[in-house]
Amino acid sequence: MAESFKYTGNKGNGGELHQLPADESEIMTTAQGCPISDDQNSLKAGARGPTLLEDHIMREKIFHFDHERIPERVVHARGYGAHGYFETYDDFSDITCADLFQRKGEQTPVFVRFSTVAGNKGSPDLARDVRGFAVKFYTNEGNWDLVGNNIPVFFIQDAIKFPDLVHSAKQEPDRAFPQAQTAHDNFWDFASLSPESVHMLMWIMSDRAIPRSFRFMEGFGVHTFKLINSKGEEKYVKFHWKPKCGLQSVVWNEALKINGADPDFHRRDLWNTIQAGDFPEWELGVQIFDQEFADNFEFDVFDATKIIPEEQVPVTIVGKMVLNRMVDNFFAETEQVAFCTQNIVPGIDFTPDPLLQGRNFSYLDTQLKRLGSPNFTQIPINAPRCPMRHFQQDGHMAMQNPKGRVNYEPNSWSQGEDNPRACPAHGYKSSSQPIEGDKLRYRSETFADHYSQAIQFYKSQTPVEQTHIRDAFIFELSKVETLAIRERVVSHLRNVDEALATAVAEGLGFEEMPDKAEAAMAPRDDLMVSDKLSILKNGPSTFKGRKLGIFCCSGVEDELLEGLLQSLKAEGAMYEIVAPTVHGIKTAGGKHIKGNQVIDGGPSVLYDAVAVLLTEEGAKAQAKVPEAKDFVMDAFAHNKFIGYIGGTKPLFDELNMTSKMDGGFVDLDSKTADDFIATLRNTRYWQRG
Ligand code: HDD
Repeated sequence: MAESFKYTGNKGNGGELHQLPADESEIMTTAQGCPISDDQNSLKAGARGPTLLEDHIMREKIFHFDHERIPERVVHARGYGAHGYFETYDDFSDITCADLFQRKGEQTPVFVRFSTVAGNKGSPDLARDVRGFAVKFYTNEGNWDLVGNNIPVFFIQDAIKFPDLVHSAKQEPDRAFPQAQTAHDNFWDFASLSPESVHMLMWIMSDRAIPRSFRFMEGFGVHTFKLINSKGEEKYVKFHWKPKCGLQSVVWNEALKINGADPDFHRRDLWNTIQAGDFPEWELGVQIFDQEFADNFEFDVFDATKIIPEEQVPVTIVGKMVLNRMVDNFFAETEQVAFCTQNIVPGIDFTPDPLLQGRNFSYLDTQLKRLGSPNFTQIPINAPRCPMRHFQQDGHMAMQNPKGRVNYEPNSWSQGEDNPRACPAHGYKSSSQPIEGDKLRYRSETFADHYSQAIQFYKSQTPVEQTHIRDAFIFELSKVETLAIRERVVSHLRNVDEALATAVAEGLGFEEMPDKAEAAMAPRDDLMVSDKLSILKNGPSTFKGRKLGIFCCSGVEDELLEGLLQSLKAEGAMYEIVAPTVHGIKTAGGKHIKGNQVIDGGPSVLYDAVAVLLTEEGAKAQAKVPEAKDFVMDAFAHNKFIGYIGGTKPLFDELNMTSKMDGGFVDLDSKTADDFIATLRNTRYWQRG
């Protein structure tokens, strides 16, 4: 009876989209290779009877499913990766013998993973947070992992504080919220009790913590490292990634709304641009300095809460990174990639920075927990692309098992592929810097200045950016329930900028100002303004790679729409058609234009700028649609440029927008599409206030 039974449980007619296998090679099998005839119905005792334990196909399928998850990263759980290459611009053998910097034009494969820090794997992309910027270079002499962030400083100076920092920033342990945000008591309690974090707090309250996309953010190696050349000469170095797109962030109210409209906003952006062939690029820059500079610099170069301003030590560009391929499988590559700060190559070395030293323990350790075996180095995404020869053996899931008899050193067997030997002339050599001292738990006095660079950062921002920082402090601290914690934060801000502290105190409704926090070392406010610290001073100069939201309806003039699309194409920009239905619209000339979004799925927060191309009839209809009104109101509130035509008037009138029109509005009845694009090359219309 069972054999003549035809009903499979799947509904509908699969048609072309669900075909049976054409030949042997397409037949589904079990993990053991046994061909499967039906994977939708379990083996039962009778058509309506219980499932049999004997069903090896069902048991295998469910067994494997039950074990699909591995622990998410304890921090940086939410991330997105891509493949690409790094191309060195020149022969830099005078400063380092690192193989990837020896030959002009040489390309080294890379894998990059961008991430947020605090949220869990499923958290939204636009959380106010630091972004991880981790790069694995597959060099000819092993993997070099530059595990950085999009902010050049860190919260703490010593790795022993890292578990406390992370515990305080993540969800509170009893209630398990808030998710992916620092706007809660525990974080601000810890931060305000750790004055070393004040400089970093200024950065995360700035728009650096809400980037427009990964493509528009810088990356930093944060720590001071060493470069060593073949003569054994050493220099200090700080690494910088500079996006070719320029710097751009969103505004906070926009970030909150993007998180609702598209929690995958940053992932989708990277996916879409790489799939479209518009490959994002960053240049790698180095700040190189010697011991003498380090000895005379105002701060300790081993203190990860400090930068070296680019005006003091210029950034030399040494190469570029191009991301040109998405992963084939997210789990295999992005999830299993194991970055380790201790993965360095000959020619690069660590410094005694106590944060870096602790990281060098933590990353290897965490990969064992996450990936389950010391053989995680054999997973393709982690395996070096150069030969790997050693006597490590066995362990869970060992895939690369040595041949032959030799598995120890020293041994008497003749040398060869199966019997590698360490080589004093060519192997990795650590810097020979002499070190001495007493064994003690101590924070160097040279790490004691917690405010000076916070002052420098704040005064290097434009007034618009300073306002955003003020508003971010008020937002975050308004979510802190304990008054004493709010006060403690403001007491630190008084050491940074009195006007900022007062504005934040007012925003929080303080009746009186708290005393200034006692400083371990008197702050100095004579540090130069550093323009490189501002996003707005380093913004994009084109609309290339940015996106216009075109809100239109049927009846739109062909010439207008086509002209706009052509100009966008010429600029290398992206666009989406936001239409009343996703099927799209019909132009006045009867041409069908596909929609990308409907108005409630495509709010203006998803775009860098908008064009509202409604006919009068369309605008009258849209004036009754709340999402259409939000589209315009939000674009206005977020200082976006708004292109429009006369037909849009009924919608604008409904919003009292006509009286508010400013230089950020572009009349597309009188201005050409090229004029509009020229305006869009400015990031936003900040004058709107
Ligand atoms: Fe970390 C992940 C960056 C301090 C311990 N960290 C991680 C990632 C980035 C950073 C980008 C994600 C890598 C990926 O995409 O897989 N971390 C930083 C930077 C720091 C920093 C720039 C300061 C300059 N981290 C830091 C300290 C410790 C850790 C002080 C521990 C003492 N970090 C870890 C970790 C993680 C990690 C627990 C979690 C998942 C992983 O390593 O692979 O080991």
